[in-house]
Amino acid sequence: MNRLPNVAILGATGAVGQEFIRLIEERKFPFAGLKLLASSRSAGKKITVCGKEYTVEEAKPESFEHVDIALFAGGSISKTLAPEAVKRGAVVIDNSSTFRMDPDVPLVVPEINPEDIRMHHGIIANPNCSTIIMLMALKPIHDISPIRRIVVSTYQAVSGAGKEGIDELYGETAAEARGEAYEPRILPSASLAKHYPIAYNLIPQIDVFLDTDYTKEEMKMVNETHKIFHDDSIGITPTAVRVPVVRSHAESIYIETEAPVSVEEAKKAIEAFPGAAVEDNPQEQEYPMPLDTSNKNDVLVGRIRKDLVVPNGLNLWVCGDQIRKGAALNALQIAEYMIHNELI
Ligand code: 3JM
Repeated sequence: MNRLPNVAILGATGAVGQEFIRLIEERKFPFAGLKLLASSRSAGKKITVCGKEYTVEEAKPESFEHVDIALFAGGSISKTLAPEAVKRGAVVIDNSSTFRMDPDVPLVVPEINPEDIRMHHGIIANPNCSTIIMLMALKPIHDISPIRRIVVSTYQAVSGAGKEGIDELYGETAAEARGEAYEPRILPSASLAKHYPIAYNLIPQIDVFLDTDYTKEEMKMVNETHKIFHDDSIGITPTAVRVPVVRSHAESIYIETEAPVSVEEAKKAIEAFPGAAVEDNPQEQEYPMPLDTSNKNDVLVGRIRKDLVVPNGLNLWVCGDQIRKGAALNALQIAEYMIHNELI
């Protein structure tokens, strides 16, 4: 394209949509026109982007006329509106799980498999936040010696459930301090029959359970890792847990590689990998924490150590802002890659 793209953000008033706007400003993302789209509930709201005021419009199929890049923040609306946007000539970068496992849809982390973007047919999927954060730490090690096994537990922030998740944590914490009752209604998932408090608690359920007794969130990590690494033979066993943290997911990851990888080799490779950094100095009590990575672009890796018995086993602790690299930043990087390589 020899002109600047017209961009639309679907879900512009939500947590991921707002992050898209912050990142467009911060990264000076080039655009000619910008449309902010949302449900009818948010239509009419005014939002300033790069010094110019925009009015949020209700998202409809016709909203995507003359749009080149449509950034979809997530949710079930993608299923109906993504094909409508593609029909009108837009490339959709979709943050929901709707299309991720479709063989015609590339699933991309730009630092890992950017070349997959080229096979798109109008929709490019952004992986789940926990998958992105895990693979940003593991790809540099996978490149030294292929990973054969992953055992991962996630510690996922409430903002992964949107603004309502944050409100619920704050509301419960304040109610507890006053000795008042608070009725949880968002976590583990608004659509479910039962809800549990997240303040002073942990909830070992994110998204719905499947027949296997793994949750959908856990299976996203398995299936998406296979697709992004182009290797279905990696054995992955995840446990996804919601924790009373506002922002940034953390993950405890155990891996087994084909050949032993030393801690020094792993650290060097992660440090050299764009978008990842090592923070690992036990003597100085230095390791990544969610407060350090919030509102930051890099995924931080620490507590890197050999397994005590398995020679090719390594343990890692990873933290990353799931709204940035886990969602809006990754999607925007896909758009930047396409512009830079004249794929749009
Ligand atoms: C993260 O459609 C919905 O209700 C949203 C569900 C959701 C997803 C998903 O499955 O698309 C909430 C939070 C994700 C995700 O990234 O997979």
